[in-house]
Amino acid sequence: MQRDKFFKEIENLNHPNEKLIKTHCSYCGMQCGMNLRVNTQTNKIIGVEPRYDWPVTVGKMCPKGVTAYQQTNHKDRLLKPLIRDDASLKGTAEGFREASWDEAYDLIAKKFKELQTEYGKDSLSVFSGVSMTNEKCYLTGKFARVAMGTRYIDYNGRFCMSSAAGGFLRSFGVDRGSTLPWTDIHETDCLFIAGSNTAECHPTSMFRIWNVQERGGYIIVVDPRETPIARRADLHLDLQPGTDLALANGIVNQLIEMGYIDEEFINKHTNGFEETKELVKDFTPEYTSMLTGVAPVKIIRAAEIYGKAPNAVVMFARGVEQQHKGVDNVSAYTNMALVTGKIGRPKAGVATFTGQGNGQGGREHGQKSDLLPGYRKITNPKHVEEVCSVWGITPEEMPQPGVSAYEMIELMEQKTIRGLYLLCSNPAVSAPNQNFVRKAFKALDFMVCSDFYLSESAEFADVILPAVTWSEDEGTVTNIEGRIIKINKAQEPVGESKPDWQIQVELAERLGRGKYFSHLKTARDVADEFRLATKGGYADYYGATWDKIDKQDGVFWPCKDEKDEGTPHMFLDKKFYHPDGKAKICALPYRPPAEEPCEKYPLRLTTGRVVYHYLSGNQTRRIPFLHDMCPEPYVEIHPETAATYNMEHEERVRLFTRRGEAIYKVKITEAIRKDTVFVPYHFGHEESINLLTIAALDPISRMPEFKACAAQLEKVELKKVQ
Ligand SMILES: Nc1nc2c(c(=O)[nH]1)N[C@H]1C(S)=C(S)[C@@H](COP(=O)(O)OP(=O)(O)OC[C@H]3O[C@@H](n4cnc5c(=O)[nH]c(N)nc54)[C@H](O)[C@@H]3O)O[C@H]1N2
Ligand SMILES: Nc1nc2c(c(=O)[nH]1)N[C@H]1C(S)=C(S)[C@@H](COP(=O)(O)OP(=O)(O)OC[C@H]3O[C@@H](n4cnc5c(=O)[nH]c(N)nc54)[C@H](O)[C@@H]3O)O[C@H]1N2
Ligand code: SF4
Ligand SMILES: [Mo]
Repeated sequence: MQRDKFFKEIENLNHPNEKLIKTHCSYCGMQCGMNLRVNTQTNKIIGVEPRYDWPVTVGKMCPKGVTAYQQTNHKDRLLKPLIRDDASLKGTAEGFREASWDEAYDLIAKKFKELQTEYGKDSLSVFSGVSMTNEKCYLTGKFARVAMGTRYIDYNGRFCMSSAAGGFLRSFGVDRGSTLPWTDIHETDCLFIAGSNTAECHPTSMFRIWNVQERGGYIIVVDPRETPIARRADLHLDLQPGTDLALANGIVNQLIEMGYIDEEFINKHTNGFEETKELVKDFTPEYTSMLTGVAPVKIIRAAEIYGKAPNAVVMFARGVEQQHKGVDNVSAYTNMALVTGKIGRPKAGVATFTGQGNGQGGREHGQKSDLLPGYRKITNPKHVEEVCSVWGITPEEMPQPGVSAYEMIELMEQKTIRGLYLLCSNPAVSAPNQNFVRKAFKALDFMVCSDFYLSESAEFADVILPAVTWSEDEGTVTNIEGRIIKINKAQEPVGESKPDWQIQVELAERLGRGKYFSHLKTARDVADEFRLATKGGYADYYGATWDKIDKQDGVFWPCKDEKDEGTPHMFLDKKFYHPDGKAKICALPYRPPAEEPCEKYPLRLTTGRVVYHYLSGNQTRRIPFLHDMCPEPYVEIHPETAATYNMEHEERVRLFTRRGEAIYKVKITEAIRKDTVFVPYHFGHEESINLLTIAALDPISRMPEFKACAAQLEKVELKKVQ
């Protein structure tokens, strides 16, 4: 029997007591294909298996994926709405009682109306996230503007993908995270990977990445830490955190000096080359080395390998983007592809490793303070009119643009924003400068949180609404490649939990805005309206019907109509999305990190992830296997640095910055620079590294600088147990 056919048949095998539901993982942007196993007697999810017939991940899943199904029927699920009775316990998990949906909705509607009557429409805000389907993300944007009537909506992608988005918009005029499908990547000749711990964060990409080397190609990695991928790379550029812009300029300078540029491509399809050439002249290998700490010979070699490769892909992730110049970093690395013309054809291009499951789709359809569905701008009257015609409101009713996620938190602290509807995010762990953030949440007059587990952020809420996990609803998600895929429902919602779209439809009714939402009775109704609302935008999903997604193994946007099969490769016609059809090569002067080390804070602190954790941990800290593999935070220190502080492996030490402090276990490792320490960010309360991080925001993306600030270490005297 043919291999593919064999696996298709296994997938369709339905035993009398078990069925398989074809879907994708709940966690990262890889969106690995999986079948959820469901017991047909109890109608409960009982397990999972990877899908070999899914072309992107071909039967691979990571430790998070194989345990993701354990979330659905977990003992910690919120089964009923909770109302806070005791305001003095705000900021803790205590002081709540169970309530009916009616009581919860009535209370929310009453409080929202009171606040808006007293302080104006914009006294309310929405803070959302992109672990939700496109349909939910879309409806959340509509709910904020049409049901709540506020300008203040933003989302957790401001902590994740907004710098990539800003960089792509500036360089290409369009923000699709990957210009090519993942199925091309292993066939290229050189992968240049900056600020991505791929083996731990996108593990099911690794078979393609190693395959490049196996086929005789090269891997270049840029990271202050020797991550698993850096260890096996052909070249590891171990830069100081926060110095990517200098490194990228240095490499582009060498590409020009050594003659690896594609003059015809530059002349026909780009702007800005001469200006950039002039700017990067200063970034000689020696000067770049002085700024970055990377040896000059490595900078020259990187340019040589990338320049010589017939095809190459430049890839990056949060290491590059979570800086207060993240957008500049993205454009500066993208310059490598533009000056060499290695873009707009198969096996060559630029890609960012999308973070959350729907990190791509979730940023395109109106959760961002200045965007409307289809990547339309809320400041463009024509775009507003197009969306109003779908929503049935007048352009005058459309709120103005709001502000970014962290800036909304600042407005909460100032009491400009009085009420918050938080869904699908846990900013009381994941936002920078936590002492300030927690103060801001406490200052709110009224806060609603929708989640399926009680998160650290829900501890600040007045009402908690029980949402469903990804396995209890259906809809689409856009994966790391820009491929729209289908999430299928495997079981009914547990307890009284409800999908967020249904909560919003019901709440809109209580807010007196039912007529704009009451026609949405199923997830498919929302999907139909969503596709229509994107029609004509550049992130056009209109042609991506659920049937087509199923038939084609996903649909790459843009996909304009029934006949359109979608767009796996961007820019094949060398047409970029700026009005003149050209891409922009950007001349970007270097800026150091917002906070440089000094005598009092001599170390560079950077933060990130490990393979067993997912983001703020509200989901993965509850999965026994994942928790046991890495149960507490630690600080990675180079042996020589540990020696100067007289610190031992596993000793508990105090790490502090200008903003806060925490106690961590020491992990001595040679896989980090001597001037840098690293802490994973997945833990809450007093263990959260975000008590220490800096809220220096990128001027364009408003992304905080999670990847670089100045810190100091101190031994702690622990009382001896007698
Ligand atoms: N296991 C796991 N996987 C995940 C997630 C998770 O929480 N856990 N989250 C998902 C999400 S939402 C995201 S956004 C992605 C994140 O995926 P990644 O961006 O790969 O993850 P990070 O650990 O944040 O950072 C990546 C690397 O950047 C390096 N770095 C730090 N500072 C700098 C710098 O200044 N320059 C450069 N070049 N590198 C630097 C760090 O040492 C780290 O190895 O992962 C997704 N996948
Ligand atoms: N120091 C430091 N901080 C960081 C980072 C870093 O590298 N370093 N990375 C940043 C990045 S890249 C990201 S993406 C952010 C992420 O930070 P968060 O936005 O806090 O992301 P999650 O931890 O995924 O939180 C999602 C919450 O929503 C719930 N949830 C999941 N799906 C749904 C749903 O469909 N509906 C509802 N209502 N709830 C749902 C989950 O249970 C969880 O509580 O953190 C950022 N913070
Ligand atoms: S790589 Fe990402 S999508 Fe795949 S199983 Fe792991 S967490 Fe899930
Ligand atoms: Mo992220």
